[in-house]
Amino acid sequence: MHFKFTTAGESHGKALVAIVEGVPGGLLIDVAAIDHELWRRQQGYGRGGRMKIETETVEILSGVRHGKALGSPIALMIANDDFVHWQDVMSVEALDSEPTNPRVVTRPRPGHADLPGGQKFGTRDLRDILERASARETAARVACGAIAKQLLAQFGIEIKSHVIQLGGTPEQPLERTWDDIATIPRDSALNCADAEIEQAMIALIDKAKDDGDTLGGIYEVVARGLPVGLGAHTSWEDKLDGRLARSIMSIHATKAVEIGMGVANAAKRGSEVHDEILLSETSAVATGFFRKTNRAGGLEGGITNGEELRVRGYMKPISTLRKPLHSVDINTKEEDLAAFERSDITAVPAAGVIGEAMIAIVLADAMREKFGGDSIEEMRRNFEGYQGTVQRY
Ligand code: EPS
Repeated sequence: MHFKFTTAGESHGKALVAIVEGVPGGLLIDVAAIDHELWRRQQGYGRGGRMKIETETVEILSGVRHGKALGSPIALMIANDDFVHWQDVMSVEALDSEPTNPRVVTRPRPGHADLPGGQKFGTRDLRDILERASARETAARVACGAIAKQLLAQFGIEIKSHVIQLGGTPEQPLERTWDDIATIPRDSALNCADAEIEQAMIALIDKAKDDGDTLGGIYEVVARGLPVGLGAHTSWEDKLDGRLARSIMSIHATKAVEIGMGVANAAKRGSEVHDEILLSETSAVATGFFRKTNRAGGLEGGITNGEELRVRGYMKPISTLRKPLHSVDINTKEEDLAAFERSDITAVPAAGVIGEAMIAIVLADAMREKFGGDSIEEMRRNFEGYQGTVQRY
């Protein structure tokens, strides 16, 4: 049994849609909680005008009855409110005449999918590429991830994210506990656990805006309450670290991924890196085995070890610049400046929310793989039986 999803939809098309499979029958589906995650993805200082246009809400089309999953594929839809302004340009039907403003894109943006996508598909209008390459697609992922989160919550698993560096500030990415992250206000500007540093980040965004430029950063996703034993050391494709890394690297503009203190650990000695194993007699530690440090970020051998899972995504600056970089027109073959499409100055907090969704989906998949079950009750029985065995180990 696998938890999986697929999405469809163009940025200025009619809607984003997704199909989620592997949701156990009987799982309560909270639509308002999905909408809340969609709202979270839209937040963050430095987002562009599009977020003011969209009021993202999900419509569930199938797979749920009377508030509970049926175990069948769940189809969902998020309408693009901006579509009304793009009906001709994004028309599904062939048009009898050219739209008054066809919005053809011929000057590829360095760093975007525009040029390699155009070359690969042979299209002379790069809009054919950029509409799908847009990070708008991540709204559909966040809706799927919200369902994964609801499944994980049944087993006491929670996920949060925070911004630990933006535009190179602070120099050393922030290290914060779960409780620190939990205190970040819902409406915080950048989802950063240090208010002073957040102010410095805001100043950097203002400066980048004035300069017609963009900024990247680092987000960290933390999951807690995980059972020991998700993923496996047995085959490369079963190792959970590889699966998590792939999911994070698939997020638009994310160019590197780190698990635990993976980057810093590479420069240290083994004795400074590995988390020593201790045994507790207190009931506070479910399995008895625990660590005082968690530099491994919750995974050993591609298997969860019961500690907090910590995954960092490194986001490059958004490739649409108000002060564009040099490019070449694909038709005239003349040097020109890249096209400008309305965009964001930065979207690192949103990438964190998307990271949460992707991590939730991979963890939900690993949970379905290990505990199976057609219904949530059956899955819970299998989970509890296994937890009993692990505790007696
Ligand atoms: C986005 C919607 C897009 C962009 C952004 C993310 O909307 P529009 O193109 O209408 O402004 O704001 O996409 C990109 C940064 C990109 O490079 O494609 C969203 O919904 O997150």
